[in-house]
Amino acid sequence: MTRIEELARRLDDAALNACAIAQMDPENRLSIEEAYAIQAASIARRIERGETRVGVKMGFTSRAKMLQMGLSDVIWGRLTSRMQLEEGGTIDFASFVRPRVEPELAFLLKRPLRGNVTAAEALAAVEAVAPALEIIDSRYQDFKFTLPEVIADNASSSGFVIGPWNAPSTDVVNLGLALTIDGRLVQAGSTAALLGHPLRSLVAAARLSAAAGEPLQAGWIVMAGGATPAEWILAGQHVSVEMQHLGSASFHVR
Ligand code: OOG
Ligand code: MG
Repeated sequence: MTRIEELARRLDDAALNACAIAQMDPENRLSIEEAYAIQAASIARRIERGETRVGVKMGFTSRAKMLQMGLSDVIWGRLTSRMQLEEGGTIDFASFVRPRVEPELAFLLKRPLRGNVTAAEALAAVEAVAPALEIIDSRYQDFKFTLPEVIADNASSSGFVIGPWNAPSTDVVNLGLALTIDGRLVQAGSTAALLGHPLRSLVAAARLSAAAGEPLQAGWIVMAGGATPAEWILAGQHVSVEMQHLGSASFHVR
C-alpha cells in the first residue's frame, strides 16, 4: 500500500466507523496534488464497495464559509450514490463523527461540461436547479484541519438532500434562503453569496473536475457550496431549508 493509499484508508475507515482521527498533516507538508490523490483513492474504495459516482460538491464558495473555517481557496469533492439521502427522510446521528448542515443550491446536468466554460455555456448544460442541504462531517477531531487535510477528507462531504427540481430558466442569482432547525431560524442568506453568482460555482466545478481528468457528466449533480456558515445538528432535530421560488428540502435526525 502506498502512503497515499494508507492515508485514504484511514479517512475511509474513519467515515465508515464514524470515529474521528487525528489530523494527518498538522505541519502542512502534503501538497494540494497529494491531497486530491488521497481523496481520489478514498472514493475509489467506496466505488469498490458498490457506490456509484453521482457528481461533485464545491467548497468555500462563499465568504461565510471561508470565514467560518479560516480557509479561502475554492475546493471540490466527489459525490457518490450513498451520500444522497432521501428528501424528508431520516438520518442516523450515530453514523456521523460530528455532523453539521448548511444550505446549498444544487444543479442537475443534462450534458457534459468540461474545461473553461462561460456562465452561459454552464447554464446551457443545466437540466434543473434545486434547494438542497449538505451534511458535512469532518473525519478530523473537532472539525480542525489544514487545506490539504480537508481536501483529502473529500471536503468534509458526508451527505446531501435535494429538494424539488425546478426549471433551469429559474433565475438563481439572488434567492433568499432560510435554514431552520426545529422551526427556529438559525441562518438566513442568499444564493448571491456563492461567488457572487451560483453559476460561477458550476463554472469552477467544470474547470477543476476536467483538470482532474473527471469532467462533469450528464446526469451528475453539482452542489454549489454553503451559502451561510454551517450549523451543528443533533439527534432528535428536524432540519429544513426554504429557498425563494425554489421550494424546500428537509430531513430528520434520529
Ligand atoms: C469543508 C467543506 C466546505 C462548503 O460548502 O463550503 C463546504 C468544511 O467546511 O468542513 O462544504
Ligand atoms: Mg458544503
